[in-house]
Amino acid sequence: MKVVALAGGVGGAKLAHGLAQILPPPDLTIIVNTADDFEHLGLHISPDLDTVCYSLAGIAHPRTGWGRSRETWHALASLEELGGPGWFRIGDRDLGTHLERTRRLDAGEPLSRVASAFCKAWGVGQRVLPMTDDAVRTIVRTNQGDLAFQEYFVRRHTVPRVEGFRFTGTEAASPAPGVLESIADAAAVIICPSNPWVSIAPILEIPGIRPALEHKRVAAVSPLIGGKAVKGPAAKMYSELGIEPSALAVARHYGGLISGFVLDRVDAKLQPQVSSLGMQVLVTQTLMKSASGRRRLALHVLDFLGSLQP
Ligand code: FO1
Repeated sequence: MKVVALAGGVGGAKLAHGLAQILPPPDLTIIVNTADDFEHLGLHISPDLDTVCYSLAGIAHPRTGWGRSRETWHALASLEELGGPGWFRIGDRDLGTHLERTRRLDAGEPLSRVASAFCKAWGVGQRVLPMTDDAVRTIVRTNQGDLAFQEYFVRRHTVPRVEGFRFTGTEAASPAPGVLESIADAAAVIICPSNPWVSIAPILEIPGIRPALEHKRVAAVSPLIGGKAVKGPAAKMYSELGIEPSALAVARHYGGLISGFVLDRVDAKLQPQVSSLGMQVLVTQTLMKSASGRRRLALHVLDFLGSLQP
C-alpha cells in the first residue's frame, strides 16, 4: 500500500521511522514541514527535514530526537568563546549538513533536490520531500510581539504567550516536485503526531495540498496524550488560544480533513466524542519509546488505514 506521511519534527520523525520499518521504500513518501527553516550564521537550517532524514538514516540523536548521534560541539564552543550566538545549538556533524545544503542552495539547487541528494548519501531509500521549495516561514503572534519560529521556540523557550500564527510566503508557494503526485498515488495519508499548529498547518496551507487530500483516506495520530504533548509546546498553544488541550481538540482541529483518528489508550474515554465527529477511531498505545514501539504503532495505523472509508 502506497502511503504518504505528513510530518514535522521529532514525533513525526519517529512514526516515519516506524513506517519505514514496515513498508518497502518505494511505498513511503514523507512530506515535511519547512516553515521552521531559518537563516542562522549565514546558513540555511531545515530542522524538520534533517530530523526526519537523520531518524530514517538511524543517525538522529537518541535523547533530543533532533541533531545527530555521536555529536561533538567544538565549533559551537569556539563560536561562543568569540562572543557569537550559541542559543541555537549546532553540533559539529550537523554543521556539515547545513554548510553543504547552503552551498548547494546558493548554487541554485532547489531544496527538494538537495534533500534527495542527502537522503541518497545517508542511505535513506524512502522519498523525503520538503512541502515546498519556496520560502515559507512561521511567525508566532505572541504577547511579546511577532516572533520568527526559532526565536519563539528555541531562543525564548516557548515562554511568550501565543496569540496566533501566520505563515509568510504561502500565497506565492507551490508544492515541491513530487508532493501532489505522491498524494495522488497514495492509497492513504497519515498525519503524524506532530504539532497541528506549527508543523502540520503550514503543510496544509501550501496551495494545492489540502484539496489534494480531499477524497483520500486520511488518518491523524494525536500528538496529545492525556492532555499533554509528548514533546514541545502543542498543549500550551491550545491552552493559550483558549482551547482545552486534549486529543479531542486535535480531532476537532482536523475535522473535515480526516476520516480516521488514532487515540492513545490513556484517552480511550474520548472515543465516543471523537466518533461523534464522524471519524473512525483507533485506540492503541501511541507513545513511541523505542524502535519497536515506533514499528508497533506504524503497524496498527497501517491496519487501521486499510479499514477506513475515504
Ligand atoms: N531545538 C532546541 O530546543 N534547541 C536547539 O538548540 C536546537 C538546535 C537544533 C539544531 C539543528 C536542528 O536540526 C534542530 C535543532 N533544534 C533545537 C530543534 C528544532 O528547533 C525544533 O525541533 C523544530 O524546529 C521543531 O520541530
